[in-house]
Amino acid sequence: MVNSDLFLCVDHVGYAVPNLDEAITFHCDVLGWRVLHRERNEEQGVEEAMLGTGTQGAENAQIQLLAPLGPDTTIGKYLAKNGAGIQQVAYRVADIDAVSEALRASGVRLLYPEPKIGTGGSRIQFAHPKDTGGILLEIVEPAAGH
Ligand code: V0V
Repeated sequence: MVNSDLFLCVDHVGYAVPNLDEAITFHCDVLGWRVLHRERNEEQGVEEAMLGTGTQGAENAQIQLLAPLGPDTTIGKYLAKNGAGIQQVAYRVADIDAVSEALRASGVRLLYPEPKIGTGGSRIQFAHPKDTGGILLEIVEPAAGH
């Protein structure tokens, strides 16, 4: 079992979207949210934006909009198969190496041998949906000061 102190909060929920600007417009112009961060992650094949409410605090889960850089990317294939919608849920952790080790020891398959770089310089890892009850579960350790 993972030491429960290592899980901090729900960091974000990720939506697969075909068009990032249209998805941003809905959240900002209709819901009144704001873009907290935007970047392109070539390795993950996404253009992404992190959104928060007007009163967003550090422990409020953010919404991550994930648009594919092409049809052969993870999000491109997800959209072709499932259409737009929730693609992942991310839990923020204090120590991604310790959590990864504990998950592996519990028999949970992680997708990468080592964490990859995610939004804002964070370190990210994913647990396979077949080992989590059907959810693509990301664990994320934010970069210091982000
Ligand atoms: C696939 N499955 C899912 C799923 N994707 N179940 C729940 N949620 C998802 N997102 C199920 C699918 O229904 C199948 O079940 C089975 O897994 C195999 O699916 P597949 O369509 O053949 O897909 P695969 O195996 O080619 O790819 C699935 C995995 C892929 C999870 C391996 O999506 C992956 O590598 N994800 C991790 C990277 C990622 O998501 N990057 C984009 C976000 P049945 O039909 O066999 O029962 S980047 C990001 O989050 C960043 C940068 C950040 O947070 O900072």
